[in-house]
Amino acid sequence: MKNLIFKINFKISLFAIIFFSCENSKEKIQPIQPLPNTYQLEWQQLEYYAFIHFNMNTFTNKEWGYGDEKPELFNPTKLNTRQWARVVKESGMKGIIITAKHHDGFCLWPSSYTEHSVKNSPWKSGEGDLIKELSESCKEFGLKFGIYLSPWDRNHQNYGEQKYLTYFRNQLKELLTNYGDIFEVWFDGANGGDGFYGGAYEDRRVDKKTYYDWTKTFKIIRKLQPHAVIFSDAGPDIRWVGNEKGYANETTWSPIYKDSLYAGMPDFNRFSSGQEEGTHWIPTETDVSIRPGWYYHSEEDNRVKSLSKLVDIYYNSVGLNSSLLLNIPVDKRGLIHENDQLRLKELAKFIEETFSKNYILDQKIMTSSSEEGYPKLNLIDNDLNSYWVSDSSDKSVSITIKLKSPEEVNTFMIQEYIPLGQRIKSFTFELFTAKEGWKNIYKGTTIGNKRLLRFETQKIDGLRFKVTKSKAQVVISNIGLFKAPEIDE
Ligand code: FUL
Repeated sequence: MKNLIFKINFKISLFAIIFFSCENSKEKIQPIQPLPNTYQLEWQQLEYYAFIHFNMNTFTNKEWGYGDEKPELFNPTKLNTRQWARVVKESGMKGIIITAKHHDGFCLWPSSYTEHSVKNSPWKSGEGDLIKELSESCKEFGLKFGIYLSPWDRNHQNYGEQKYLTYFRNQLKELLTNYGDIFEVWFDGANGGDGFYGGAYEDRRVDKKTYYDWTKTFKIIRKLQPHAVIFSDAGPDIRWVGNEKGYANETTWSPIYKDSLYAGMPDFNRFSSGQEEGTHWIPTETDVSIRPGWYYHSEEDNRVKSLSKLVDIYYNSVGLNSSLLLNIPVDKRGLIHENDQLRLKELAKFIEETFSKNYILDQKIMTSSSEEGYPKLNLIDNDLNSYWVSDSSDKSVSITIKLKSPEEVNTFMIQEYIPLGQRIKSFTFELFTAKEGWKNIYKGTTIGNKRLLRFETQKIDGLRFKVTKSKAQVVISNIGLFKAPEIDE
């Protein structure tokens, strides 16, 4: 009997706990579809990470190898992946994606499926495995590790046939099984054309829509690395921004009509802004090289992008609802060149100095309304998981800040709480000075994960962010006001 009473009591209290915790965590705010999944959200918070193009082309001084290069040519003399990881870490980047195999087919790991790899190179007398070394260095320095595996293979004899797809998937399995956690798998849209193809020396075109049967390949990734995000022109998790210059679109919707896309499509740019009514959540990634080429060419040693160019790229990628995948071409020695190191350091310092002091933190904030339970203080708690919500009846949503004393600033940051969907369609941004009153300085469209607005350095007394159109109640996780240092070049 005692036992029965205990059991009943236990069940009642369990029910009460579940009931009340569900009540508490019940989300009042209606999500706006489509929504990001957990892995897309984690990825979005990385913001800035490195691409490393280092492979056969480094030694042939090319951008695209033909596929007939001899493995003997691959011979870095001072290769040190710990140096790469250290430089990347000190640059404030969160991970590295490496070209495990580029279009010429040479593999940086001793794949069991081909002879065209490091195992037949003089590097470490054929005993080396660069993917292993780099994955370990990333781990040591607390960086995420990702792989680029070119779907186009100008070396492989069966490219264009079904047999090649088996080869490609086998290689992918090796990479996803033997090197720990992979955070991103990167598939290039460039494929098909002339090449060596096992000695055939011919032109091979494939139907980019059907040949690769991507669904089958994606299943392998989901199984072996369920946390990894998959990048290609068409997603499924992350999509190409549409150019290699480092600039996302002013209007960037993470939602997109997925079914209208395929990797390598010729008129991809038509879709690079995403679509307001898009059916799937596939945010953009902005890939660009720190030098003119993706690969190292000594003649480009003095053509490393300037600090102001890189800063512009940062604002136009991370600050336009995208992420920045900045490529570093590792040199022939197998090291990140001194010139690139210097520039990366300068950029890291710039970012650190800009965002270390948020001038909004102890200021008076006024919002046009607030939904109960989502107070305006959530805007400045620097917590991505808390957010302010405008009242559902509020049709002219605004956030106004009056500064206690004038501050010299030049950057405004605002973030939508994207787990509830991307909502803002357009906005205006105004500055207030006691002398000149309110001045509208910017009219924009989307916000998404993060929007950075740059304006001329000036002393201001206040600012106002107004939403002119939104899909639904406005949901903002953070705002910030900063002063970026002057760039002296
Ligand atoms: C392109 C490739 O063809 C380039 O060589 C480079 O790898 C770049 C990131 O993607 O499509």
